[in-house]
Amino acid sequence: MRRVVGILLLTGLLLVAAWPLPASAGGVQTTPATASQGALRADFNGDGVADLAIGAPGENNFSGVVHVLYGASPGGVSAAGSQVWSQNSTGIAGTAESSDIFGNSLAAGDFNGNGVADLAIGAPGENNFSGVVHVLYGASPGGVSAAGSQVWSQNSTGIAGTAESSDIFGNSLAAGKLSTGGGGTATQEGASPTERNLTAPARP
Ligand SMILES: [Ca+2]
Ligand SMILES: [Ca+2]
Ligand SMILES: [Ca+2]
Repeated sequence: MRRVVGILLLTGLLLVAAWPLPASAGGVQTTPATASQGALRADFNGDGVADLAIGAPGENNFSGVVHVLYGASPGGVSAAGSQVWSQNSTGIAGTAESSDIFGNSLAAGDFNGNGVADLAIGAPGENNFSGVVHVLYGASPGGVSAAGSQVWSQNSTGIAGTAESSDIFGNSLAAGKLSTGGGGTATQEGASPTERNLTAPARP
């Protein structure tokens, strides 16, 4: 189990902040600068300042948690109003169990187009490494909440495939402008499961 978890941690441990990075920050500019770009930042409370989501997928015997810390201008990220989320949080689907590795992957994007960033959280170890992805929505004011949160897997209606052991769905996530609405090409692709030849551990 440790080997599997180690691989997942190496490949999936992510910090999400101010994504996509502006060219001036040395990041790779993958989307053109547009008026909507601000909505794609990880500004979960819509105050115009980027916030920070931090995965701790090894918490509680690898059940995992995700912390959300909020930025401020001036001052930067602080603990004020910080949150911690898990599958045991009220309004979040599932139950925190060993090896869920909730928070192994993170992505931010404005998934409902209301101008406030939302947070996708991978739990690729769920159900003997079949995997699920949670989507939590941001709000202005207030930040990330469980209101309207979703959970997706290969067993979700309309999603191709069947959730099976070692699918590790949600091991990686990406978010971005998936449709231009004007016939242009998508700039980034969405989440996809990663199929690997891994032996999933037996759940304790
Ligand atoms: Ca903010
Ligand atoms: Ca679980
Ligand atoms: Ca949103």
